[in-house]
Amino acid sequence: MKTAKKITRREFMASAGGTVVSIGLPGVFVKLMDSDNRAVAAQLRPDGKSRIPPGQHAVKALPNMGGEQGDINVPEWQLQITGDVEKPMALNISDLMALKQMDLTCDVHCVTGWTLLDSRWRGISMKTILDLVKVKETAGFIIFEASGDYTSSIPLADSLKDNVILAHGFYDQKLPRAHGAPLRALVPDRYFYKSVKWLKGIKISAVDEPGYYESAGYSNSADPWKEERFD
Ligand SMILES: Nc1nc2c(c(=O)[nH]1)N[C@H]1C(S)=C(S)[C@@H](COP(=O)(O)O)O[C@H]1N2
Ligand SMILES: [Mo]
Repeated sequence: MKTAKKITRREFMASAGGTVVSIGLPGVFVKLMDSDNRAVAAQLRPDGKSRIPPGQHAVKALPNMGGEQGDINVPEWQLQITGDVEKPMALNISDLMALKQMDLTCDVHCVTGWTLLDSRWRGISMKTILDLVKVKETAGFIIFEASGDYTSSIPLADSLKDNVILAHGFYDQKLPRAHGAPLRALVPDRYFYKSVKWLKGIKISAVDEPGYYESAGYSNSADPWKEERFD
């Protein structure tokens, strides 16, 4: 397992929560008016959960939360899919584009407190990928591995939900590098640290491997509606 740099909550909140990034969209961290936030918070999702999870506020654009992009060179880049699968694979961008594509509109929730409503993405369903590599019976967890030492994991059962995708498109454009190009995981119903940017590998494993933030004290289950921020 990779070692994660231990950070305190205060350091993480300071580095992530207060970031104001480039002018121009997307990237500007602008809060909605408090009155708008209250109106949206009163709405319910089709699954009955509150539209804005407890302790969150909606913002108008996706903040750039930074992170280490590593040495990704897109023409040479491949997504390595390994572990408990019948057919391990390395897929390049054209291989991924040849798979079934889907558009997804979803809300995303950062543990530092912001929520972006109705964000628009394009990519490949995680289920499409898992069907392709043929997951073994022994598999229980999906470990997303980024460039650098960033990892995060989710249970296999969670990864089969319709809204879990690998995204390469963002608002009808190519996903910007700052937001994880060429490919990022999107797990909208968990705090956003599970949505690994600059994806390089997906390891399917019988056992869980707590990721970068999870090893530093953030919740592994990370359910925004239960406010599972820290363990
Ligand atoms: N590889 C990698 N993925 C990452 C991170 C990171 O630092 N490195 N940060 C996570 C966190 S805490 C958040 S809130 C989102 C931020 O994504 P954004 O910068 O596109 O808003 O990416 C997540 N995925
Ligand atoms: Mo985050």
